[in-house]
Amino acid sequence: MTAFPDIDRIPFEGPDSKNPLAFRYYDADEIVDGKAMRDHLRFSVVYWHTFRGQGADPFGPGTAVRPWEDGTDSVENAQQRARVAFEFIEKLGAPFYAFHDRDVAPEGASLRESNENLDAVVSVLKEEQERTGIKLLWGTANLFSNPRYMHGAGTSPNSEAFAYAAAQVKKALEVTHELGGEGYTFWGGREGYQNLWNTDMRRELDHLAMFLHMAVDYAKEIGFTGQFYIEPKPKEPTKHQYDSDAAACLNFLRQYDLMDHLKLNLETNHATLAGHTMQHEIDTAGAAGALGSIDANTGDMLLGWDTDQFPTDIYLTTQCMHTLLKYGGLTTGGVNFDAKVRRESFEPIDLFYAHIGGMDAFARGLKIAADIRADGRLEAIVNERYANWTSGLGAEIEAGKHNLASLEKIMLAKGEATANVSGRQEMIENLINTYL
Ligand code: XLS
Ligand code: NI
Ligand code: NI
Repeated sequence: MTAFPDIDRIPFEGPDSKNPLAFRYYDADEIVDGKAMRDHLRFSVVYWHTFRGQGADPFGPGTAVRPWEDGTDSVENAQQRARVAFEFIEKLGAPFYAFHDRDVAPEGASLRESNENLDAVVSVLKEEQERTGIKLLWGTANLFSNPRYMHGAGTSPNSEAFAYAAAQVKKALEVTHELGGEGYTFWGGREGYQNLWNTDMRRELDHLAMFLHMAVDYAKEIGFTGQFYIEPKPKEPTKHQYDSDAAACLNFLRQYDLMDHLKLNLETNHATLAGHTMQHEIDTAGAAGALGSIDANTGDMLLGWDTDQFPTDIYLTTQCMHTLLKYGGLTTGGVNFDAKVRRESFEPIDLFYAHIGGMDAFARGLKIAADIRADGRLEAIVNERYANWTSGLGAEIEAGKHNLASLEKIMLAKGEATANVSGRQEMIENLINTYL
């Protein structure tokens, strides 16, 4: 049984190809900057959007046509869907996937039943991973959809909701470990507040930190050595999420002694909702030594919510890859397409077009970023801009040899600072365009 009978493995055909079911830039084996594109990009398909997304919106139900679905929420249907998912990922040629516990298996009437359902589907996932060689980039638990989490999970005022969430994370860690997952992600879900009048913020933050420490401890106990990630997002579903952007997450991790255990999983649309660029978020994480993984998507500047579109903007992917390369590239993480096809793109083949476009956009961004770095003109401009920090007074300050009084003495003697030089923003923007 095949779900995509008319589609073969997506080939690489090069930039001149007119075939919409071929890669024009993503050639997994091609070496860029000393490493195969496959290993630079570590593409990953998300289970929730690609295999569970139905295209529902607040104004109408799902539109997606998915012939492999039997219309039930049974374990059998979930197992069948898992096989379809691997057929898709294999034909696409992505090396990784990611899931939430409740994406892959139906929630049961009790925690025990939910765990059993999950095990029944995980055994199919395991079989399919072994058959195809596709690996789990990260697992996670859905701690936001069920009504028990209406006030949050790790930050819920209901201690039993916290306990249930802890049990869910325990199980999700176990299956992630069983599947050889390379990471485990915490996206805050409803970890935030709608109204501060009814919220004990300090208590909620303390609880969230305890929750994460419990996960770190349990991972150690079962021998799970994958990387933990925390995923910033400023709003949706709550008005104010505690993990609102990279800087807020880093501050939280530092305050609660979690920096050694979690890195950041950055998502483009979350960055823009936070009023930042993705490049800013990647640089913020990189500078803190906490660059983990990216959820590659894009928002729409004219819409104020998390539209989770597939990334196709070469300028965006170039910015992402240039900043990633600056910090040594992705190691444990990947380019995870946390993105969904539009409600109007309801046919199965649209899933292929969407991923091919995203993969090609990132492959192109990678190649352009590598060209920029190899050429060296941009880096030379930046080095020149900071040159006065590499010798003389700047170098002395960096080495810690000065204080306010010694600097005052120098400036009193000089009377005025050396004249500034131009930032050359327009010239640099023109330069970047020459590589595109
Ligand atoms: C939601 C998040 C979510 C995480 C995984 O906006 O992006 O999909 O990536 O829980
Ligand atoms: Ni995400
Ligand atoms: Ni998102």
